[in-house]
Amino acid sequence: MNVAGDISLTSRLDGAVAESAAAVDGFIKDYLIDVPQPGQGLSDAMAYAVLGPGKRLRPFLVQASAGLFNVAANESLYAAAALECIHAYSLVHDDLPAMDNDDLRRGRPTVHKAFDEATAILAGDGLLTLAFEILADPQFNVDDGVKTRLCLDYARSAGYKGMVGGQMMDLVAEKILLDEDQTALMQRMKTGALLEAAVRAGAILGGADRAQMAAIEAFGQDLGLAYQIADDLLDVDGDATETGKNVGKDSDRGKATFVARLGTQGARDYAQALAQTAADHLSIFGHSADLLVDLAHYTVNRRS
Ligand code: GRG
Repeated sequence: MNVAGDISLTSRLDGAVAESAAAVDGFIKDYLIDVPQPGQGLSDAMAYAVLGPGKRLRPFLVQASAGLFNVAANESLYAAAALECIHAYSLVHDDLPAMDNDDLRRGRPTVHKAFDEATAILAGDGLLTLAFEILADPQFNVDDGVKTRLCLDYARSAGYKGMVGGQMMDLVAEKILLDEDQTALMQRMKTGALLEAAVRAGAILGGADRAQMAAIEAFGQDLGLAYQIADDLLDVDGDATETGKNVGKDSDRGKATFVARLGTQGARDYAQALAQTAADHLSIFGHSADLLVDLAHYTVNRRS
């Protein structure tokens, strides 16, 4: 897995994530042509953001979920790459001085530090719109109805009813105290929405029936919350050299987190329980869901 200091990945999960990540990176690299001079800094910044050393979990989730329905990896590649572009954009904008004001991401200077603030804003915008260009590409050879569902789902999940809305709540939560339900909703929107969209995309591509879709959505929901709690725990007891980003920032800024609400051990227990229920939702798929089950457990034990 292309990430510093990762632990506890089973070798089968490690291999599958690495294979998916290589395919997605290769696809995006080929897709992202240079902007002509003098504006080339833009495509350089986009490449820096989207091809940097991240875990590529969202595209893997798209491909693993599609795999449950025997959709071949090359058929789910466009949807996988598009979602990573949306994720990369969100990280670039999240790190900006007006948001989290971070100078370290994925073990390297954030985009606005490596380039400049205006370029970082444009690179984020460029990656978000590139995602929809990829989805709508005529060479993405799926049914038009499937494409429309994917576009709609990604737009809703990334937008004001999803990730962007969650980010807004997170900013507001620095000034007012959110209760437990509001905290869960904020986390679900900010982090969970894209993870849920990832597994739903695989199910859309695979033509899931109602029961299969419900199981996958329930998995995505529990996984998303577990992932966010694990991230909050890393902010408390993680190491910047392992996580590749600054730690200890949430408590400094009085952020609404489950760690703040439940304490470190309480949050850890809750995340473990969520990973198990996430895995249980996939029992209808039998052993074909083994990789996704492994991923749920990895999520809460990760160190980066
Ligand atoms: C700015 C619109 C906008 C949204 C920002 C993604 C996000 C919303 C905020 C990031 C804050 C944060 C650290 C959330 C916790 C979960 C999370 C999304 C972690 C980063 O994702 P990983 O761990 O990162 O998959 P890599 O680098 O591996 O891709």
